[in-house]
Order: sequence, then C-alpha cells, then structure tokens
Amino acid sequence: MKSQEAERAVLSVEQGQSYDDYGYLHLERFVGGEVLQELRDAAEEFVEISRQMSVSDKTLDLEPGHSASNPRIRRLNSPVDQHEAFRHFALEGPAAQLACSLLAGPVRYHHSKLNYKWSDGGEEVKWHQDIQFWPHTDFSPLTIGVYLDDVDPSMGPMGVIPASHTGNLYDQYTADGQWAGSLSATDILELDLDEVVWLTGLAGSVTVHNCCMIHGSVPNDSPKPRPLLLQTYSRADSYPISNIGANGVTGRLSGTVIGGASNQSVVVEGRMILGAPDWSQSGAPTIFGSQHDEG
Ligand SMILES: O=C(O)CCC(=O)C(=O)O
Repeated sequence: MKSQEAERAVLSVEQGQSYDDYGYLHLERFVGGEVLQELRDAAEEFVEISRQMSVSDKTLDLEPGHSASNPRIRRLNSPVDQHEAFRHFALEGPAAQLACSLLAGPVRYHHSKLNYKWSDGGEEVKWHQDIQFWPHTDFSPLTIGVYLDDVDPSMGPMGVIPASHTGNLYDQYTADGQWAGSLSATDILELDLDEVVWLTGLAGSVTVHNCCMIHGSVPNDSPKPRPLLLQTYSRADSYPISNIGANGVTGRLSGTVIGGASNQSVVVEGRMILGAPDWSQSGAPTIFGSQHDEG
C-alpha cells in the first residue's frame, strides 16, 4: 500500500504535513493559463445572466441594490451543477487532483459555491466552522478555494486561525436557539485574533481549509469584486450525515466519487460496516430482488 506521503503527488511532503498540523494551505498561483481563464469566463457569464434578474433565485443570490446596470451578486450556488468549466475543474481538474492528494486517495465531492463578495461593501463572512453546517462521519472534509481575480488585503480575503481545527467545535446557534451560522460574541472573545492569517493572492491562488477550521472574511471595501470559487470534498469512506443542515440539498452531482471507487465501508463506533451500493440515483431494489439476483 502506498504511504500517505507518496499519494500526495501534487503537493510536497512539507505542504501535506503543514495541512495536517495547521488545518489550512495557501498555494500561490496554483491554477493558471486556460483553466483559470475558463473559470473566469464562466463566472462572468453568470454576472451577465444576473442583469436580467431583480430578485435572487435558487442559482444566484443577489445583494439588495442589485440592478442590471450595477450587478451585485453575493453567491452562485452549486457552480459545479451550472457550468461545464466549474464541473470539470472540481470533478476532474486541478481541484479534484488536489483533493485526492490531500486526502491520500479517492474523495467524495460534497458541494460547491462561488462567493463573489462584490466591491464597495460585499458582505462579511463571520467567524465560523463548516462541519456543523454539514456533519460527516469523520473530520476529513475540506474546502478548496480558488481566487478568480487578484485579491489584496482590502478585498476581504479569507482569514483562518492556524491549528484551530483541532480545538473546540462551537455551538453556532443564538442564545434563543436560532441557527446563526457563526460563533457567538462570547466565544469570539476566546479566540486569539492576532493569529489570523489572511489568505491574499494573485488570481489562481488556492486556499484549503479543514471543516473544523475557524475562518471568515471581512467586507470588501475595495472597488473590485473578490470572486472565490469553493468546492468541498471528504474522503471516500466519509459520508454526510443526513437530516442535518445542508446535507441532502447540496446539488445533483454531490456524492460523486473522484480518483477511484467507494468501497461502501464506514466505521461507526469502531466497527466497520460494509454497506450496500449507493442507490440514491438508480433507486433501491427490494430485498427479494437482491436475494434472488434479479438485479
Ligand atoms: O467567502 C469567504 O470569504 C468565506 C466563505 C465561507 O467561509 C463559506 O462560505 O463557508
């Protein structure tokens, strides 16, 4: 069997170790050339589409104040399901290869989004951890981001607190029990915000953060949007736990296994379950059909 280091082909041993230790990576200009241009063109196509819209729909989340002449997009939901360039990048291209390298084997694609964070006030993303939004059967899920334009400190880059992925898993509800999706003001007082690393970079630079990493970003007060294309993967033997958060509403291609096949095994309470095949697309056979080999 190959060692974890040997399988991390697109990364150096040091980069892989740094991800394990600190819970994030920052890869300057990891994506370039035609691949980057195709992603940028695809992102621009949705800006054009948004000009015909006055309210958000399932695909495009618009900021208040959006108009045809002054588009202001918060997010393109599930870009992998919306455009071939995004699908190819995430399921076959550099993001897929990086995920397989980091997780040292086949991976399961979970979801994607494109946060445009528009110029002159594009919104803050408060400090939060991702795993509570879509719990899995382990802590392998990670998110790979690629900046589609150059991002400097004034543009609300992604910020991470190194090694926070090994600490508390915070309650992201408000005191009166509403889902807040962010840490409370009291919990934020516990954080050492002097440690924050702001992940800026030229177009094509990549961020990676583990699902338990505390991260966020400030508003974009610059005159340029800050498009960050994000895609999330877990190990192939890690599964989203249904009926919590966004699991189950993540997109048509969610669950695609990349870089190999799933062997349908999952470890629960230390015991390995060799599960049945995934019938979520084909429909489940009956136990009679399976036991009598009727397909
Ligand atoms: O766009 C950003 O700066 C951060 C995005 C993020 O953390 C999220 O969407 O979960």
